[in-house]
Amino acid sequence: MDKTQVAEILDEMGTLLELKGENPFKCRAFHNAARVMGGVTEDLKTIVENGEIRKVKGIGESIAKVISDLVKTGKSPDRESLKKGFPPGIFDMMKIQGMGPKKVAFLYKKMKISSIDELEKAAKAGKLEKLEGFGKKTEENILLGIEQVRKHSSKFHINVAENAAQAIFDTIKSHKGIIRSEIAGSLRRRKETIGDIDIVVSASKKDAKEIFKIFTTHRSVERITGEGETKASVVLSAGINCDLRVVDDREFPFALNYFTGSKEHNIRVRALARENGWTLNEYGFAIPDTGEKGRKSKKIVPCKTEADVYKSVGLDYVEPELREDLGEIEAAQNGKLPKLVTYDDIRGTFHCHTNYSDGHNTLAEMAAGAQKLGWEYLGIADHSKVAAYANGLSEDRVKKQHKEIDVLNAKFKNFRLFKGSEVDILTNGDMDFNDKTLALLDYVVASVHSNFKLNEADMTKRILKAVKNKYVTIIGHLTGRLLLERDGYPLNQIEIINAAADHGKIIEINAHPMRLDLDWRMVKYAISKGVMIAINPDSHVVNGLTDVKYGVGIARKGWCEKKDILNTRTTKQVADYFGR
Ligand code: DGT
Ligand code: CA
Ligand code: CA
Ligand code: ZN
Repeated sequence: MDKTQVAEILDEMGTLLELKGENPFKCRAFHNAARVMGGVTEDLKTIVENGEIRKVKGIGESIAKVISDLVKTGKSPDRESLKKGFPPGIFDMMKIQGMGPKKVAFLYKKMKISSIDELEKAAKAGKLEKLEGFGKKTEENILLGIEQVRKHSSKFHINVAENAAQAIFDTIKSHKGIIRSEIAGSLRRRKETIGDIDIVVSASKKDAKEIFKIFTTHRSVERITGEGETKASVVLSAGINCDLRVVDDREFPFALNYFTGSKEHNIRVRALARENGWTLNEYGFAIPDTGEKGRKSKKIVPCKTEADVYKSVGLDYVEPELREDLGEIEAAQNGKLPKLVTYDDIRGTFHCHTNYSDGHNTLAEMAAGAQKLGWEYLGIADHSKVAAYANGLSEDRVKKQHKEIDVLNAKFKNFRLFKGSEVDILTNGDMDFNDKTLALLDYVVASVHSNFKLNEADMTKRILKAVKNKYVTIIGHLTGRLLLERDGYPLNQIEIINAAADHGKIIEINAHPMRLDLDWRMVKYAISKGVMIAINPDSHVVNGLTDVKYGVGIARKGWCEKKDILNTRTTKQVADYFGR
């Protein structure tokens, strides 16, 4: 079990303890430990094996035991017994906005409510508003929250899906009978959220049975939901479904293409095949043979790769991220597909937090993490003073941070920390720092973190004012959405993107898997207007820096080339860009 999974479980245990009504100190210790995991830079397994887990700051005796159990066996008896005390529906209830452990525990004890359905019934019957600390408004919000959860409940964040997929995929892939293998579906297309995982492999018939067995008995499988000749389906412990298809190697390019989707893209490709008089399905092209009378034989069009499949219907190879039937077919017919930016093009990133505000790691640790990824620079953008909840920096602390950055920069060879700040856009559109402080910074990420309830006109006006502020460099997480949790605030995105183009402002793709904001559909519009895009992990721990890869996926879905992305520029080019 890796750091991310351990962190998730520690967080869950902290919440279970809260539900149980344990003392807040103990609960917080678990939540803190979860965050500490994100900041651990060495291999967790090695730390546990060397008996050094207690030496990690913030890890006490009992949590150390949980961590070593998890790392060694994948299970923790403490967690199991803690979970036993609650019906599973309790956790679903906590997904509802505004329903924290306290409220959930209260309703469970007082009203025996232990699922979303029961909660909905009680709210509709007006039973909650009479309870202490609830009221009519809370009841309405709970019903709205239930609607949101239902709307999103069948999807997963991309990092959850990817981690779950990778573990089982790596195991299958290493089987000697596998000829070719790929993760397909929405995960290959790098969609912002994922329904289920689709794996396609090719192998000879005689190996298929054993490959299915390895799949269905993998340690991450919770339940088997289907087993057939060519397909098996399971539910993984992360709660997500996973389908495996084993095909003949001749069929592999067709199966991979079909199961990568999207459905809309497939339909277009199939229509092109039909124009040639062929049929196309997940097993291959077929040409109905009309040559000999009465006999209905079929001829196969051989294809070795997906590129061959596209070529056969007159298309250039279409990268998976583009397969959404949003213009890629026409572009592929006319040699007009973009040459997409890749992760290897990235030289650094711009929106990271340190322990100056609500991040977990120091400036030096974040810099070391970036260097380890092979980057040339890292932009630090801690919160501004109004963000008290996140320990936002006062003007004096900004200056203090700059001194520390200067000392570090003097020591680095071929690496530089940029001095940025994530400055709140106040309700009236003003920035949270005065001009004197803003002028000290290399760049400013301007973001909305408060008063989400403005109407569309007011919210648009608020952000437009920030776009026009001469000190603002980058607009952060434009819509404020939290994927699968809350929609963005009402906003005229087109108007803001147009203004960003007019004023030469950068818009960020916030690469945190909860956000992926700007949405890729809007990214495509933004670059068509000539807006520069920055891919920012919004990372609060060293490990979060690698979230940039999800942002690259979104940039690719938005048709971005290397030139559209600030992160592909050299240190000098970035410094010049900021200095304009
Ligand atoms: P998801 O799982 O909801 O995030 O999205 P996908 O795209 O992975 O969808 P999924 O898992 O239902 O199916 C995988 C691919 O299989 C899908 O992208 C396209 C293909 N596919 C599934 N059903 C159909 C269909 O009825 N017609 C066509 N042409 N393709 C289909
Ligand atoms: Ca899928
Ligand atoms: Ca599927
Ligand atoms: Zn932010």
